[in-house]
Amino acid sequence: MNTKVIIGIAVLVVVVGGGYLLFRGQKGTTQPSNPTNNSSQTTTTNTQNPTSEPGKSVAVEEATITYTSSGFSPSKITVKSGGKITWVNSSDREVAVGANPHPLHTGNREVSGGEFTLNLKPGEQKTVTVEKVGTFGYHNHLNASEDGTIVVE
Ligand SMILES: [Cu+2]
Repeated sequence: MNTKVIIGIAVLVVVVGGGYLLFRGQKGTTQPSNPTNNSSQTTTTNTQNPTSEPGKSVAVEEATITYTSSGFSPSKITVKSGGKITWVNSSDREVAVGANPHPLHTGNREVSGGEFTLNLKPGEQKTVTVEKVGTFGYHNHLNASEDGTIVVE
């Protein structure tokens, strides 16, 4: 009888103890898998950034193009259809924004507020709305070598 009881207790200890070790073992296996998940999330985030880069610039609702003595900046912008472009003359001379091609300006005159040229004296600014979708060039009609591109999406 005593021997059977001792064997029974020994079996219980082995089963319970083994089960505890097994449980700890599983926990130990679960913990390293969390950093693996985190690193895969980081990888996903890194993948998303290069994905947005081939699209170059993201279309915005409102953009500002500043004219200085060195020309228009940024030289290329992307805005949403129905978005607004604010022209700012930060130079010390007048600028006349015209749609390409120079000198006829037969392109998208939305960029110049529907006018042949959008004229800004030093320090002035004007906002126009663009709706036609496409890629449109513009230039300074007073110095046509100064130009830029507006992409409307
Ligand atoms: Cu022109």
